[in-house]
Amino acid sequence: MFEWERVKPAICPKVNDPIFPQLFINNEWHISSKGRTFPTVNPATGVKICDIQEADKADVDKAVEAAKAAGERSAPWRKMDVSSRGRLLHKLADLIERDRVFLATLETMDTGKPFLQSFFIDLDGSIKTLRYYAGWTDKIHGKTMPVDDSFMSFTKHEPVGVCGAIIPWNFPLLMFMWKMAPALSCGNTVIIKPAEQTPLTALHVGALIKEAGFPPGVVNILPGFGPLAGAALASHMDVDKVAFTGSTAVGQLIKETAARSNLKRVTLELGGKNPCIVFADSDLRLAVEETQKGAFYNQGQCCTAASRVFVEESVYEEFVRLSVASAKSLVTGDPLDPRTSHGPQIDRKQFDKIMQLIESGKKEGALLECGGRAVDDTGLFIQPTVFSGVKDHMRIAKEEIFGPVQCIFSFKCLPEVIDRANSTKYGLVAAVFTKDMDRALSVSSALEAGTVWVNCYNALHAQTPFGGYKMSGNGRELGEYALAEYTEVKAITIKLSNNL
Ligand code: TXE
Repeated sequence: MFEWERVKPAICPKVNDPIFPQLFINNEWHISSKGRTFPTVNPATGVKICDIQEADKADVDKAVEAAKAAGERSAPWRKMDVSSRGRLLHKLADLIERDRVFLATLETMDTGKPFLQSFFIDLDGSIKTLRYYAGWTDKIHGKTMPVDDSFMSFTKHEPVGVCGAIIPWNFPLLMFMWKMAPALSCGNTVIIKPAEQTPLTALHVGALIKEAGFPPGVVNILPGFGPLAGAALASHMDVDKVAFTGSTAVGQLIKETAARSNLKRVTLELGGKNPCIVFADSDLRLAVEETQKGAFYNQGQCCTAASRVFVEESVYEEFVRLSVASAKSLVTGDPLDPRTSHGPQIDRKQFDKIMQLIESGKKEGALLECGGRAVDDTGLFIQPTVFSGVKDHMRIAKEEIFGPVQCIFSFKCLPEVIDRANSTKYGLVAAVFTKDMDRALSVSSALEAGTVWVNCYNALHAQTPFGGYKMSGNGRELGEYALAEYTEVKAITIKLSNNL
């Protein structure tokens, strides 16, 4: 029996939704051109949930053709007025709200993240992102420029065209919405490739897209593997833009592929080695709570993970003591149980990478304060782990761990800690904890990161741009800034003959 059949009666007895295991192209379900499937597995149990059709290059070609046709000048999607486009996005948000329990359950089964986090964070963020961009459809306008001589110039913002989106497994539904919502708001068509580990919620949204009434081909969903389906999207001559969230290595590959094919636009949201700076004057309990949330949220599988916590010397010992107590209070267990706050890692590859980095931390002389081991011999659960005495040269201080490992460093003075915080190839997010707002603002300016949180962590909002400096990526998602990534600017200049 598939996993879903076992869980359904217990979790949502009134929901009879089927699971959609096929490719979604042109508002229809398709089997893959090669007839291949792959299993999607519950990382908490190791049990297969179901088999999914695997998209190949030929399926990518089919989806691109559909998306291109749906975006043509005379097609219903391009002719639809902007208010109706906004209403469709709101309608999709309504349907996701209707199916919220079901989608949160699917997300938890496919990723292993605790159910309450799926329900309150991933689903909430997805719905809010859709509604935020639904509100933009009739506000994406250009400017009129004063120009020399007898001319008038103005700009129009037009859709880029066919937008590919390659999604990771850590926030499958939320990352889908971060890319699809602004793309559709600007009038583009979209092809989504969910991560191979977590295709289920994206496919359910395919059914909702059809139910909401989006014209065929506007959104297409192709579950499959990166080197095949993902690479085919990145290299396709008729894909005009690719938005990617994932590893830095694959991000580099995508940019290279895009350049070699048709110079498609690329936005990248990649890794991070994010510094938090805790000053002695901060509310220490708040700092402990927020930095731990940052380190352990989603089992540490976040590009925003608070992976380097620098604590001022005079409060260092107290901070470590409180952090260890807090880490030990996390409840590991069945992610579908609402009492659980800590689930499994996504798969064996990630699990092994994390365990190796933990071993390297021990070998290189960091002090293992708690955790550091698998919860049992067979599963993918890793104990929340705290290292103190971490030094900047250690691997755990430099590499993205992407697991439940908090690394605590001590610092003596301000210039020193800024230099150390910035000495990384990444620049995604950073945080500062202090009651002195003057200092908070100067530190925020000095930090090389796309986001700086002051006395908080992981405070993400649909209205606020998100993206990285340096090798953490290119471009911005969310907020008004994301609209620029999904529009072409057309300048229209008119010669005025009547010079009154
Ligand atoms: O990432 P990949 P993986 C980091 C994190 C993690 C590491 C490896 O450090 O430990 O990356 O994870 C698709 N062309 N992040 O191996 O491979 C793939 O199918 C086109 C950070 O899972 O980058 C999936 O859909 N696409 C991160 C997506 O890329 C390709 C989230 C991400 O997978 C491809 C995830 C190719 N050649 C991992 N190869 C974040 N920034 O939040 C793979 N893909």
